[in-house]
Amino acid sequence: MKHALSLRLIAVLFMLVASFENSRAGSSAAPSNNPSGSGNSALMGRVRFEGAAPAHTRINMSTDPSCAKAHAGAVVSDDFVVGNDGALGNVVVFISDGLGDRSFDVPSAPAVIEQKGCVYQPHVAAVRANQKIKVVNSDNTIHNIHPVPANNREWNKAEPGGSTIEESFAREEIAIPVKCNVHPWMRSYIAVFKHPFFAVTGKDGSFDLRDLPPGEYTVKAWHEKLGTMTQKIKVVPGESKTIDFVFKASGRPIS
Ligand SMILES: [Cu+2]
Repeated sequence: MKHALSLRLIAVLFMLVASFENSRAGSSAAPSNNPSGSGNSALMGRVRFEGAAPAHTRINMSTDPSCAKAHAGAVVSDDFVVGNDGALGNVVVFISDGLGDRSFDVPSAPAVIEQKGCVYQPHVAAVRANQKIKVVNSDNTIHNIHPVPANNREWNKAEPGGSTIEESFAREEIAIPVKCNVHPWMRSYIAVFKHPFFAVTGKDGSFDLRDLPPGEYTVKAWHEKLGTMTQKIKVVPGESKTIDFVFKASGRPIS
């Protein structure tokens, strides 16, 4: 008898949890009721490079022996990160148009960029407008971080070994070149977005934009050397749409 009662209790609890989950799914399916503007659709896919991948540029760190010492072997540039089957890394894939006047909360956690072995990590960072950007110098040598934006306030800060600075960008910009005035080979990019629907591809070339409201969008893929590709898409409620971007070795837009 006691056993049957507890079974019934478990069944009731299960139904309560299930109905709670349904109501959550229901609210995210209707972006007009959702103040954060997020939805339950998704956009995923892969970026590939077709043709012979350009040779890596070798970086000479001999002007600062502490930098050279941090690497066991040769250091090469991160501009062309090509994985299996032409998968292309360090590409920023993002929604460039179609979100209307939705606004999105800025994450309270900072984005972190590290200077390690006299190389920026990640080589391509993507952050939100007004999100804190923490730049960490993990080396024993002095660095400087000097982004050169076209649409934002320029900043230029010295960073003694082991120090950290915090900064931000107020406006959307894809993407801001970043230098270190001490080490001329140190180059990276920061893409700044006013919404959360962006991704930077890794060596597998894949991207996955979640919680996208259904709608019609312009989607772009940006690469520092190969330029920008554009596609128009439509996603319906609950849909996980798959698209690919293919940059070609010939006739490519070099920026
Ligand atoms: Cu440096």
